[in-house]
Amino acid sequence: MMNLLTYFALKSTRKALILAGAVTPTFALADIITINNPGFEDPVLADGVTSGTSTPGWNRLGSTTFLNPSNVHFPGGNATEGFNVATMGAGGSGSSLFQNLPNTTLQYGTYTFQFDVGDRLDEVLHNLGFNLLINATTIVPLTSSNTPAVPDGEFRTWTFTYDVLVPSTFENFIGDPTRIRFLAFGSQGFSTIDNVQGTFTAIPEPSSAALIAIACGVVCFRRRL
Ligand SMILES: [Ca+2]
Ligand SMILES: [Ca+2]
Repeated sequence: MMNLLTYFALKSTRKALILAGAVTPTFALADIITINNPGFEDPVLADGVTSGTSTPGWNRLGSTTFLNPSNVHFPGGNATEGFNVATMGAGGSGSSLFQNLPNTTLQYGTYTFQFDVGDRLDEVLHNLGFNLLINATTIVPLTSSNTPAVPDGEFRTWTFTYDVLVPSTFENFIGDPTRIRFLAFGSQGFSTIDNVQGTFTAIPEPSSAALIAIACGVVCFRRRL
């Protein structure tokens, strides 16, 4: 973890280099990952109605539909974003829902995805898996996740992070298409999903990496004094 001395050394060195015009004034920022129909609002549905087979932007396997929940499903019939959610039944064999990300090829950096998971009032919650895939088949190893328990009738935000940093693991996949996928597990129950979001942070640009190296050099030099 960065200590205070390193932090202030970075800050002052960066400011000096910015004033000198040597670096741009920003570190790498997270880019929004484009996800089609991320809150399942297309098609428009009446309260309590499911979409049947129309799920624009997404591919479904098994008993996955879009639903405008009524108060049978969630208190007030509410989604967390807009009006609709995706709802996945386990049904003994599981269901899946996936999207080939339209503008995202694999690059070195960190991918973070988050979405809201709901436990319907009228169904038990079954296990839900989430993957980032390359070329529709290769699963990117999960770096970390935050998947809080979901109380009955409520939603909680789940977060999954993937680091694509090690060339020996990823060099053959850079530039290849990516996919996100939800998987349902278990013999009964439903998982409900809404508000799917993703961000990507590239590994530091050369100017930033050089800046960090310079700042670390300053700290090391000061420590030797
Ligand atoms: Ca929604
Ligand atoms: Ca509703």
